[in-house]
Amino acid sequence: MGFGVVTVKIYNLVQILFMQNRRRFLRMSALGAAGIVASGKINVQAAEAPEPREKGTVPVVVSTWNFGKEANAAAWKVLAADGHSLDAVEQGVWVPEADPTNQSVGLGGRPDRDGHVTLDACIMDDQYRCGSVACLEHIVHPISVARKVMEKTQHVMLVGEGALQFALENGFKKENLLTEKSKKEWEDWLKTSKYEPVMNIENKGTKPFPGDERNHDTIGMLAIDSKGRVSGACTTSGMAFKLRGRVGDSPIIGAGLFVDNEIGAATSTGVGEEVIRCVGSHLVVELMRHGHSPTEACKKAVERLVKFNPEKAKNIQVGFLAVNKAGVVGAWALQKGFTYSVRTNDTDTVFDAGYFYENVK
Ligand code: SD4
Repeated sequence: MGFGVVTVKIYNLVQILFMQNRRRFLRMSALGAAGIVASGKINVQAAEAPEPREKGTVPVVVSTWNFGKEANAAAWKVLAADGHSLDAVEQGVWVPEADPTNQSVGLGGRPDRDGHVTLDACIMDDQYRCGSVACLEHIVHPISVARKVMEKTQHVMLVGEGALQFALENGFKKENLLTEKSKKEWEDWLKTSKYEPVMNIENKGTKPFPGDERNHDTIGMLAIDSKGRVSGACTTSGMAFKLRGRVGDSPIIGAGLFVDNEIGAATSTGVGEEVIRCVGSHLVVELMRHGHSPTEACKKAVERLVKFNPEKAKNIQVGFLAVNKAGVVGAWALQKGFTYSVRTNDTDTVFDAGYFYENVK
């Protein structure tokens, strides 16, 4: 046996030992974290931690915000029939994308400052395959265009005109996405605006605050199917009245969404610029990889935003939602009001996420 072969064998042995120990460590950490949450030592402001969020169960689908409940129902049909989590998340987010009364996703989304509805979406499966579209106009289901990018091209991301061209070439229909209601809101905004993009415009003036029942926001959805395959989807019309061409976190793999089939998945909502800055969803998944529970991982990611810029963090909303491989779900946000919807065999519930501030009204 040559020296090279021996070296490779030793390397392989070390890798196996490392993986075994790591799994043991992760199991212990998950148990430890669940115990800490249950004992109330951390998570003081968080919602209750009822079963099965801390216990974990598979299959499971989770979505950002309370309107995720309806989307979860569509995803659950796929999961309950032992379907693939990728189909579940795609079909789940079709619901808000096609809903004209939801003004932050797909059809009926609030336009940019020039009156164009531009959509961002991405999707990722259990094989590290992913697809994304950004600043896409006229297509009701950007998530399905993102899936086509993943399945039919060598690329991960298409934007603007090119994304629209690709969608039309693949049979998607060109439609007007600007509803009368969103147009009216935009026209009202124009009266007072100086064409300056205002961060978190949904929170200002008479506009409802994200998380408020009147407000519907970006949907990020994560699912694990009966075979243990993890997938995720994220889709949005982005921040209302944004600069033309602005892209948020939602279509950016690692920012708005990240899936690692060995660990779990995470997604985000809120001011995308801040999520991009900390590569939020990837950060949450990596924190879970290092043994943190989903709740702790989301909290730590939010803490990083507070640390970067506490003054800004006080006045904006960012929320993270995560699920680990065992189906344990957790979430945390900068501001009070971030809710998330969980569907499993024995629950169909909207939960309040933990938070740091109550400043934004
Ligand atoms: C974005 N994260 O475009 C999205 C929008 C959002 O509350 O979630 N708004 O930045």
